[in-house]
Amino acid sequence: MTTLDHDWPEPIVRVQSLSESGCPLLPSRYIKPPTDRPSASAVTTALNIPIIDVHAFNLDQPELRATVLAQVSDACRNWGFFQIVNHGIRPELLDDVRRAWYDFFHLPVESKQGYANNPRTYEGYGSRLGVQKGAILDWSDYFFLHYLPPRLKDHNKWPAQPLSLGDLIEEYGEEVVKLGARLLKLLSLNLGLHQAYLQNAFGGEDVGACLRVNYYPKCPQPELTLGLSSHSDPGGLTLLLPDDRVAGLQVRKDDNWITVKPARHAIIVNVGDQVQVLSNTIYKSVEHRVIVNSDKERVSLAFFYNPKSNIPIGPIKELVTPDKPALYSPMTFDEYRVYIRMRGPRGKSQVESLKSPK
Ligand SMILES: O=C(O)CCC(=O)C(=O)O
Repeated sequence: MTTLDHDWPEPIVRVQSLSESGCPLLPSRYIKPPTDRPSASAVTTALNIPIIDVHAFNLDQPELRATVLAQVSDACRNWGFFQIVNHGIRPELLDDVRRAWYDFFHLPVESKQGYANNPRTYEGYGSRLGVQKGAILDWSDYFFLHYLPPRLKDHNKWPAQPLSLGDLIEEYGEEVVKLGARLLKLLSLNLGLHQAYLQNAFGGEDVGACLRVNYYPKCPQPELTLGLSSHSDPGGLTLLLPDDRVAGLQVRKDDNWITVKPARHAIIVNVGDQVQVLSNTIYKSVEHRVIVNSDKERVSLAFFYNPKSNIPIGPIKELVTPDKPALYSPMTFDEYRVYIRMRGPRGKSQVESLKSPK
């Protein structure tokens, strides 16, 4: 059940092993302090994040395009999160890639240990985020891989089983990258910029893209823990493929947590910290977390569409005004990521701490 990897502060324990051991009690390493437990704050199931049909954005019909733009603008300003349907990715591909990842996580733990990751790159099979010794851990395993830039994509580091998985990741990655680029156009126009503006600010063709597939096994005492602690995403935009049969994602809205009800074959989009910085906080990354449950496992595919890693990212000059001076000093995504990787999920404290002193 335990492997010693000297790069992590403690031996890594696979959550899958703990879940499969059938122990009725949650190990103490996963018990969150009372204030962080799922029940500690109000949870609303009556509300949902906006669902937007984006098909019309590709049509040559200005009125319909304007409606999509307005819906996305409202969702970015008021929620930082939305689901898109009719996004152009084949539903069968979504089902197949999700199913193949379930098959991967269902393999015996021993056959995945060869992919064990380390905290320098996080690539591979992981069971914790952050390197703080003695930290309370989240109830999830994951697999993290690079898709772009091409020099970081290494098929040898991707799972070899199930056999179909590599091709599915390739096809899915290609589609999601196209979708990310289309979404950046929408966001640019909504910020009053040229439609290519954000893509250029992200490094043009040289964007980064990586995938974290989260596996949340069944949990003996879900009320005491979280599958993923509250955090905002460090990158540009996240495109999440949830399991549309099992709820788990919660998004913070004011003082409430909203449990997302995924629409069938929707992709959930959220604004990351880099878009918050570029937009000088017109758009804000939003805290989210994941709850787990005792009778259903869950898989989600979080695809991070990121700026090129070594270019300075700061507020866009057109969005800096005398009334709203630049709130951040430029920083590369590489620099920002080092900081995040050490600390693990910490609400919004990381991006907030980067604000320029007034
Ligand atoms: O599993 C989910 O629904 C959300 C995953 C997530 O927030 C992440 O991977 O950053």
